[in-house]
Amino acid sequence: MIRTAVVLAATLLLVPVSAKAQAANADDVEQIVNGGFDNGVAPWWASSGAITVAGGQACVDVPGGTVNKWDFSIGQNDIDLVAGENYRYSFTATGAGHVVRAIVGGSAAPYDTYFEASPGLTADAEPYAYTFTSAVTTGQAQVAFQLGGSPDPWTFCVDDASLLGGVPPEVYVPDTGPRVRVNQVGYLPDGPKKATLVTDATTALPWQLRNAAGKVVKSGRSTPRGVDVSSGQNVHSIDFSGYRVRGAGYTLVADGETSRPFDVDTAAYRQLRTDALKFFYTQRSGIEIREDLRPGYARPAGHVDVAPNLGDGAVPCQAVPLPKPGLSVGGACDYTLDVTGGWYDAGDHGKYVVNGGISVWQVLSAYERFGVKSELAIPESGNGTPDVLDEVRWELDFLLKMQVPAGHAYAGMAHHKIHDAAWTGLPLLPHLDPQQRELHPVSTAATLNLAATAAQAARVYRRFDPAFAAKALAAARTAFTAARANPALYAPESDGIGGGAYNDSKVDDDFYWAAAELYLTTGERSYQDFLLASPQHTADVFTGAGAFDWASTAAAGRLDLAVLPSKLPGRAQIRDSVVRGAAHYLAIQRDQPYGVPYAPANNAWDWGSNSAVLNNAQVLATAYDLTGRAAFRDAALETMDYVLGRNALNQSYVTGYGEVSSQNQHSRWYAHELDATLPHPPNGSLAGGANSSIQDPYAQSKLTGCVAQFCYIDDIQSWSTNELTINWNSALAWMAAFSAS
Ligand code: 9MR
Repeated sequence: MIRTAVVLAATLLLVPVSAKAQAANADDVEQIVNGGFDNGVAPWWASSGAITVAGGQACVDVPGGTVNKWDFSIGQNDIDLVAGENYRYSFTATGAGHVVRAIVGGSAAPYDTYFEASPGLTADAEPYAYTFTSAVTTGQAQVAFQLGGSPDPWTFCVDDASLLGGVPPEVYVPDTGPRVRVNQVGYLPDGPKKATLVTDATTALPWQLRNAAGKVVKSGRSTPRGVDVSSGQNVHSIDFSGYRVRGAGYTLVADGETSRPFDVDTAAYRQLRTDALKFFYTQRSGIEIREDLRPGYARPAGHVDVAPNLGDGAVPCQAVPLPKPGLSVGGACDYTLDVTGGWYDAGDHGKYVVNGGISVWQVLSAYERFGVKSELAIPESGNGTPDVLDEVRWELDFLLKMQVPAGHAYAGMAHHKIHDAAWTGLPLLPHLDPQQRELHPVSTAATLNLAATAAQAARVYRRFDPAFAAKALAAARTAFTAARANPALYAPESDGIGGGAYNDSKVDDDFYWAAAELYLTTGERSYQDFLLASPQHTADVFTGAGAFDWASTAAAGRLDLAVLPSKLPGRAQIRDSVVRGAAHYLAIQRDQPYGVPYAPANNAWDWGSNSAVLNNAQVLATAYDLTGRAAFRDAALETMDYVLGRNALNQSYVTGYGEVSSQNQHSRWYAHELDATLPHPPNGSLAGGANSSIQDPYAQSKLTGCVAQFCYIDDIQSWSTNELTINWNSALAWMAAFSAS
């Protein structure tokens, strides 16, 4: 859909003349030399082989059998860019069925990308055009067409390549459909039912609820709410909670607009609970994904030491010491580890202990809270252990493998992460990743994540696999002791090449969480003493815009201490603290016309905001458990409305749920947008969501100046707004389980 739009826009915008002739107005300045190939080939270059000019266009023979897009390119260097200036990057290209990665970026290491687009080419010469704002000033940029990654050789032709500076910015306007915003999946029959109307009107307007036959079944008047900060829109809210009749195909009509259809029912939430949990099987590393279990998603096992993978069977430590000694333990170790298995973190092939930790905790917490028995169609199904526990076990076994074995330096500590030595391109199936895999230094945060989740596992798995429970508890104890002996080994922000940094230099929260889990599992005095002495124990841990995430884990400990049975002194105060935290998020939600319990400082929505929203809902739901107060239950349920369509973009962030939903999340293997033979993400995959900082060039090219909720785009290139990640789906799974229950 997006590609069609681009081609269309290009057709309207472009007059196909040679680049040098394109000075449309006095300010426009062409940056590419010889873009029309009227003067031979110079100064264009190709990775190898000759560029031939025939019929006024340039062609190259692209070799087959390369892995990354950048393994074969043609381009031109010494391009000038000025920060803040708008450029139109356009060209005509041919290459039936192939996707070209057209970039403007740095021409030397670290080869930053300033803009990229990935159009699918056809057998005919077609024009493509994109407008972006440069974030940098440089005289050393390049334009390049990256053409690698095809198993077979092919021919690429290009003409009329132009990079025109000084053009007016292109204003991207998302298609947000009808102005009545609802939960497109559905409302629970006995749950809250709220909607948001975008309108210029400042006084109450009539609304009507219609059933599938178009009959008005309820009506009322809207409540004007003024300008909503999170969207910049003037809005009203609508409340039809009093309507409880089950059915499908309802619509809400107001101000001459008809909402997208929705159900009043519970069934979709049961399905969502299952799908959100099924997500994890297709993220598995080290095992083939079976077609019979996931039709359309089969793939060979990734990183099992079968070429071109270098495998995760014997992974060495990072060869190069980290640039900032003192921050962490740099450099090589004297062993390799078998770290096969686990879940791939996100759209990359990295596996990170801190993010694995919070994800495991949240899914196991859903099991401890709801006893989730969903059938997940995984290889272990039917073995007598609940599927959800078998799924989490896949990650737990990996986490345990990340612990430094006895007899080595830092024994008992956990390596922070394992991933590729360099970033790979998209698409790239896990089994085709040729990069060297590396263990990154141990860290206190990772070690405490291991201690917390292994202690929790010891409790949860005891009934089903006592030997595993005992092994996990021993690992948790060892990890906790090792972390106390090495309390300040921090993963640095600079360690972000080939994988995410997951830098974390605040670990008192992780100490608290780990001690809480160890105490809840063992009841032992030493952990109790540690807990009670922790400054986190009496701190208000629910002050963050999001209550918890991979970096801030104190709330995980607090919620478990509040909910799970123990003899800990002062449990009433612990419970009170959770209820006060929930009251804080409830007050925020009541203030938000879109019903979202999230209002970060300066309206700066964070990376993965959807998970922050859902994690806050988990606090609300837990307060409902503790108090039985309907206001908390309703607030938690209402949060789902935002994620499923009641938002400024009028779309659901969960693939396959709602009439319009995210489907192009950033992923190397669900890369349908780049390669039509690959699937979209499976139903039940949550996109990260609005991110005010829009760190990726694609989002920057479309969304610069966006207001919070609008800082999102469903494009595979937008890794900062549209990735999928295990810790985001764990939040979705928890809240889907709550809604279904
Ligand atoms: O979710 C992470 C977010 O909180 C951080 O701000 C961001 C930058 O460090 O990284 C996010 O995590 C990504 C990780 O680094 C690599 N795998 C994909 C993750 C989701 O985008």
